[in-house]
Amino acid sequence: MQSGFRSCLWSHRFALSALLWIGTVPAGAWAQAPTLATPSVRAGTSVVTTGNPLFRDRFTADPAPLVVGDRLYLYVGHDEAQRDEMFNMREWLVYSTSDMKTWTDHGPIMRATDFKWAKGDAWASQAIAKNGRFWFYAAVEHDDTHPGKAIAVAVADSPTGPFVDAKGAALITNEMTPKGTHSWEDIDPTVFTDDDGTTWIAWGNRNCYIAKLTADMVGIDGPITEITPPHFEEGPWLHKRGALYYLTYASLDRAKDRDEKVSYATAPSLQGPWTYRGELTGSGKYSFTIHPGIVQFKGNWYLFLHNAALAVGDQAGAIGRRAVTVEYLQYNPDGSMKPVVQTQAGVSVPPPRQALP
Ligand code: FUB
Repeated sequence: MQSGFRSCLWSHRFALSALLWIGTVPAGAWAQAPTLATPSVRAGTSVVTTGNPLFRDRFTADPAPLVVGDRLYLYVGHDEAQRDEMFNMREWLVYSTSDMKTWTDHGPIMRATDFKWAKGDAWASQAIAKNGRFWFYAAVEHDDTHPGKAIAVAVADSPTGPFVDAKGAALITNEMTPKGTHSWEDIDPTVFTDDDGTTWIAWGNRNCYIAKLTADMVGIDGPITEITPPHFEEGPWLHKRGALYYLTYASLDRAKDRDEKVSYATAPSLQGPWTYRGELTGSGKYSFTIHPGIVQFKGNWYLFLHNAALAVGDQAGAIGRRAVTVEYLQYNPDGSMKPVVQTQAGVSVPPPRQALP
């Protein structure tokens, strides 16, 4: 694996807010507060979407799509921040659809504290199918034995769970990536199975790393390699189209931007070399974060994101009250992705016509 791009300096207000937050509230403190878990009576209900945001009765973030047969499953974090809380995320939810219009709400699939070694913080996740099972990788706050964010792995026999801790310990802890000096460096896992059957995990905040997973999916096989692309902030997503590999991510050009955008790099193999291809989107409305999740489903490619444009009752959107959106994703003949704008219509209208080659 080629060593990657330059890493970025940490100077944004998000960092400051995070440091202030972590400095005033013990990490994971909200995980011990009385639970506000979504009542399971919701599970199984269907909603017909009429554009963006997709789900309007609660706040959702960090979308991660997975296609299984003729259904698309969408894993999201449940944003429950109150007032000016930064993040309050205790559980992950999953929705599914067969037509990108009618979505079934399967309810919560797991809580961060179901990992007995974790304090809380159900941050970004991605699920992948392998060996007849469903493997769910997610960022959580580790307990004091390995302080900082860590990456967990859970497993289930169905894409809707129930998921259980597959390892009984973190897959990746903060000490395993000593370059980063902040405690939330090891977040936002993306998992991808290559053509030779090996599965890889990439993750990171400010620094982006990649490693091969062991065949049993619960270990790291070989070195952890840094592949940090320009302006990398967090939220990497690996996918492949034709012969080209894509590393799409939440980016922050601190010289000019206040909020994250989505940028991407491409490579002829997971081993690189990665070529920066520029920005794919602008920022999410009212949101510091944006989080890409990409999938091909029934002939179209989709880019899932989030913004903070939704209000639920008297709760306005905020850094910790986000809403998941989806847009069509289209490619140019050279493999570059066409710029994507977050719209209200989303995929409730037909995709833009592609010019013939
Ligand atoms: O949702 C918590 C964190 O915010 C995620 O892990 C990041 O990608 C950002 O969306």
